[in-house]
Amino acid sequence: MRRRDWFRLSGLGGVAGLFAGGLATFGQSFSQPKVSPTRGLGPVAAPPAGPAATTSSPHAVHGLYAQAAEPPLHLGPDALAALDRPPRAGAGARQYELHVREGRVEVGQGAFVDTWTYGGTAPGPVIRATEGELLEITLVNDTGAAHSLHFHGAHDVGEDGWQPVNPGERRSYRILAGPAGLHPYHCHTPPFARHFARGMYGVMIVDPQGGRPPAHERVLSLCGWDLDGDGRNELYAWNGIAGYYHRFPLKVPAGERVRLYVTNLVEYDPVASFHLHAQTFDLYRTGTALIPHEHTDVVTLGQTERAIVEFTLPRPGRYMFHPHQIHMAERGAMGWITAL
Ligand SMILES: [Cu+2]
Repeated sequence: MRRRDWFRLSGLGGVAGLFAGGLATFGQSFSQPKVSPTRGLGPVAAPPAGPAATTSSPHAVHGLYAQAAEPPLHLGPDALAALDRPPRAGAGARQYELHVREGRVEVGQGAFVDTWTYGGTAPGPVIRATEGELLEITLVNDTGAAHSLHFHGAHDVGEDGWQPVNPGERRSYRILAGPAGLHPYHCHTPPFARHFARGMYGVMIVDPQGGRPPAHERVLSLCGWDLDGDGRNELYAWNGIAGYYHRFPLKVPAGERVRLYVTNLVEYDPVASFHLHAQTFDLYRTGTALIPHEHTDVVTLGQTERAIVEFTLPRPGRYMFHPHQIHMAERGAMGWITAL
């Protein structure tokens, strides 16, 4: 399916048509699930589930913004807790064994991708350490293809991890965590874009000595999913599941500090962003400085670029967030933060 076909289909019935028709054209590499006309719909046919609906008229709210992707029906409100709630500062493990796995994952309702992952989820596990801690991270390749594990940030060049690890083999890397900040890790094996786009990435939080001030912390890693193998993304997803935070908002207390670790892990699109509605935030680019670079409501992120953003939501309510690349927001990356 070509991009303009998506736009042409994006009318009221078009999204269902896309999922039903689009998936059916994926050929041999994807299954062809039966998608009823009401499945996969966002704007009209599927009002938001209870947890997301805080107004008396969920249908009306739902129709007021573009949101064309729903999460898989079997996922509940805590399904992404292991990815969006980082380990406590100081409580991260120092040794990790990341098994590269392959498998078909439902990344949006009725939308399946043949993934390669670190440990079964895309993104992979959130690694957390304090600056200067020595981490031993072992890659175990359980797939039939070569893969690798490369960390951003500073480390010994001999531990850089770009070299392929063959099927059935393992390799350990000793990473001295640093500098303080937010650093992605990912596969670096050619064809690089394909490995990346199939889910081989994650993030590492490196806390400064002495830590950061107390806050309610969440991780938001933006992913893109190429459903038909044409080198373009059809779905976008915070923490891997399209539409998830539209259905299940992040929840934080009103009046208390919130810290988001935001990373752009989208392949095939040159740029993405994070935009928060109704409140501005302190922006720490890459998280490497302890003084904010800027106070804003949108941060633009190139591929693998990341930022720590901090804010307080002054009163209870639902605060929208999304990339300001609207096609991404409409196709799965629109979300809510509910202040309670
Ligand atoms: Cu790979």
